[in-house]
Amino acid sequence: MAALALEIVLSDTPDDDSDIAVKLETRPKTKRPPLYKVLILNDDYTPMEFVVHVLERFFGMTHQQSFDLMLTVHKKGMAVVGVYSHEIAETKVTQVMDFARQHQHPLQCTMEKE
Ligand code: TYC
Repeated sequence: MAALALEIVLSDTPDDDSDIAVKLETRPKTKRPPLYKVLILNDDYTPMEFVVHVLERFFGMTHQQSFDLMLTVHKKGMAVVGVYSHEIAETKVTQVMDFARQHQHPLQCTMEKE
């Protein structure tokens, strides 16, 4: 919602007709859109190479970055892959989940508000 500022200006000269001026100012309150973390979860069955490929393909990581992040997920259980607007995060999750399903791997990818 836009914030409304009201300022009353009193003229200091006695004979001035325009004793009172009312200044209305609307200040459009700009809100940054919320960001969403895309998370990838570990499981016991998805091959490591498949996860590396997913990270390269959908998250634009180099092979080395993908391999390192895959190992982090393997050891720690999950990791943030990236932070995006709601629409982009949703697209990434759908792309990963569809791709995993197509290859019959149980890999899970989710998003949560930052
Ligand atoms: N834990 C899997 C394995 O040992 C590898 C793996 C890593 C799976 C990361 C999912 O998000 C994942 N084959």
